[in-house]
Amino acid sequence: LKLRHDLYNALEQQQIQAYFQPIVELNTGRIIKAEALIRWRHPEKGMISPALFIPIAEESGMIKKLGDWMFYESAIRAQYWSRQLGYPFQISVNRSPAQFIADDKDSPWLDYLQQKGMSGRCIVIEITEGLLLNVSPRIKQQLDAYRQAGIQVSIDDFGTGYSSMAYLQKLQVDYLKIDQSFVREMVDNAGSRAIVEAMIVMAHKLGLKVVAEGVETLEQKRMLIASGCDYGQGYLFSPPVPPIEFERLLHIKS
Ligand code: G
Ligand code: G
Ligand code: MN
Ligand code: NA
Repeated sequence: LKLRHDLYNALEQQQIQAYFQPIVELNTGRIIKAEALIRWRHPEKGMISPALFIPIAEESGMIKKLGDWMFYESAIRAQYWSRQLGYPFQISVNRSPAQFIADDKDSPWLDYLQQKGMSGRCIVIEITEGLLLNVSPRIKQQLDAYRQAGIQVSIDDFGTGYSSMAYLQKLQVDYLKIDQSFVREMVDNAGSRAIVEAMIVMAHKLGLKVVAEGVETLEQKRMLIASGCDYGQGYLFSPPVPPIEFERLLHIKS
């Protein structure tokens, strides 16, 4: 309850930050995208994991304010970094089912882009696999509007829920993110490796690009490349870092 109260004031007190983790093209090692990840630096407790406070934010309705703020931060960085690099640099923003429910049929995210004259081409929305199981008209409507604005869609934590590849046909999806549990297990477990390989083949046949999450070792990276995986994300490349450090990784002078 204390945490919930503290979270209520966290944005105003500038305790919330957007960190960015590189998404790397596995063949070349090039950073081609980033995922935005929320961070809360509590004045007494230090860094609090989003795994702990995102559920609190969802239950209490605070997720809308926090999530909208994360989107604005991400859109501004994506535009700035794209301009610096000379090509569209995409940032992935997580959007939980509670955020789809909190918004009316049109999203303030699109209003924001329009106000600032920004293109949706620099944004990817990450939705969880669970959302595929129950695509309500409201969710479908919002996702259609996003895609019309050039925003792409990614399925997060794929393989952990109860959906299957068949559900990917219900929505237009651009990227599939293989959950880190499979990446962790694939080196020692032939079964996990087979699942990863099958997910990549099927995703490609459906026209999706594949991101492997939680890549921590060279052996995992090699195996993913051999399996035809497109992109990787994980501590092997970099943990999530603040924007200034991310610019160093991109070799942008700030
Ligand atoms: O960064 P970390 O692995 O600790 O994140 C834990 C969880 O919090 C992940 O499942 C991630 O999807 C979620 N998360 C991180 N940032 C955001 C955000 O901005 N919005 C939402 N909805 N979830 C986020
Ligand atoms: O949004 P999603 O549920 O995919 O959240 C990704 C989470 O995974 C973030 O909290 C991020 O900090 C974490 N993460 C990123 N790279 C690694 C990694 O290589 N290993 C582990 N264990 N966690 C990672
Ligand atoms: Mn994610
Ligand atoms: Na994930």
